[in-house]
Amino acid sequence: MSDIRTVSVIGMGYIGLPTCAMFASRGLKVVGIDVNQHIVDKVNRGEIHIVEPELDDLIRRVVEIGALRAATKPEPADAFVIAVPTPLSEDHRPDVTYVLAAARSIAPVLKRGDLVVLESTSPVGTTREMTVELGRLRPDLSFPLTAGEHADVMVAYSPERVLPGKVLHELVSNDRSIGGLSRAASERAAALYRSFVKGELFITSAETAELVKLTENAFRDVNIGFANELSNVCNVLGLNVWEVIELANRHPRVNILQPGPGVGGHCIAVDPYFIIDAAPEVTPLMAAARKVNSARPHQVVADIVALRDPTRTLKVAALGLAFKPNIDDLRESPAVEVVKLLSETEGFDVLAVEPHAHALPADLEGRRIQLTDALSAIDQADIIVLLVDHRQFNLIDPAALDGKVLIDTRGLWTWRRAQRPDSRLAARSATAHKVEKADKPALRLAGRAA
Ligand code: SAJ
Repeated sequence: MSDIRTVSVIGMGYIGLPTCAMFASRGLKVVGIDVNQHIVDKVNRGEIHIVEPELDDLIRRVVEIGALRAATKPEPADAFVIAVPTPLSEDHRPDVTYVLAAARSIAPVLKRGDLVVLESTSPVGTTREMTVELGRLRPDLSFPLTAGEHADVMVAYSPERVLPGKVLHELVSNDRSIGGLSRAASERAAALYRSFVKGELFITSAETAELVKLTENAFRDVNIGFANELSNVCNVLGLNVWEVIELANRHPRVNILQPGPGVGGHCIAVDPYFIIDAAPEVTPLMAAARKVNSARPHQVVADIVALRDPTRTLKVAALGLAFKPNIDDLRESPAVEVVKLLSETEGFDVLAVEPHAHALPADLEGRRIQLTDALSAIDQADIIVLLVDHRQFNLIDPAALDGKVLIDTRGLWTWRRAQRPDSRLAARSATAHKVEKADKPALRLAGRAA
């Protein structure tokens, strides 16, 4: 049982806000800190500014019972959890400015016995760098880098590893690495997370925990890169990549991921660079995967451009803008990049569809792009490019696609739906093709022998 009664979470974004909710729902007094007044006001009204299943109910509940409130400036607490962004600079170098700014903001309110946990995905060495900064600002307090186990303030690194869309479940059930700058710091941080984590907690060094987090996402990036490269191979050989993967995955030790229009989000497309930046000479594989995945949106646009009609402007329905299905997050989305590149290309008008957005994101505003609903976009379009396999798109009647040219970058209609016994959609590769009324399922997995 931890003696921590009050927790302050710095940064109320996609990770910080659900983390506030978890601590608050387990009897801790939580103050969420954010520099954005709009977010603070919303949270104080019991509302949320992101789309995440079940989070709205939980936030409303913990705010109502007074377990969570929000503020713009840090206040004294027993523990501080830093969950601010760590973006990439233009030249793919990690930017820890927000982490250091968060550390500077809590420094004045720190006191003896406090715990500081960094959760943000960070380059190896950031926890130490942050602690040096805390020590510089508070020479009256001792920190583990100099005082070890006897430090006044304990510091640890414990990365989140939750999947957007399943955050509340994964916060509880996932295992967690905890890298304290001292054993005492690790144990105190473990006691804090024990308040809601049902998974196992593994104590290690801060540097190992930092690299573990980066490794998880770099591993996934390399594996998606493999699937995307395989998709390129299948296009050259005229084979159906979805079928090749599905059959290869029937091998007991093969588990290939799914190709798509690219890798988005603020994690998988970003974190490998944190490792590459630290050891560029020895990371050709990670760098190659980044290159393969970053080229995907350009390839999708090239497939569309190949369909150009010199006599008229073609309408393209781009289905989905989010970086993955069933969420509203457009950050680093390959779908947004496809739409942006296409809007810069002569010969096409773009009808963008995103069921989770009421307006176009800022970087798509002022371009030749119209945001509309799926059925109206499909109805008007000459070409349909499916960029995100949102649940809503799976419900569209295939008859709506008749006569349209379809580029299905996710294999939703041309593979997954085509596998259904009652489907009238033909299984196809990811390349452009016209959907014919008489399209009959040509390729379907035969199933098991009786
Ligand atoms: N993607 C594919 N093919 C696939 C799987 C994903 O193209 O087979 C694409 C998605 O469409 C998306 C991108 O990759 O554009 C990333 O999606 P994701 O679902 O793989 O991961 P994220 O970014 O939502 O969350 C990841 C998770 N990391 C791992 O699975 C190793 C999550 O557990 C982390 O907590 C999160 O990054 C994070 O915050 O770091």
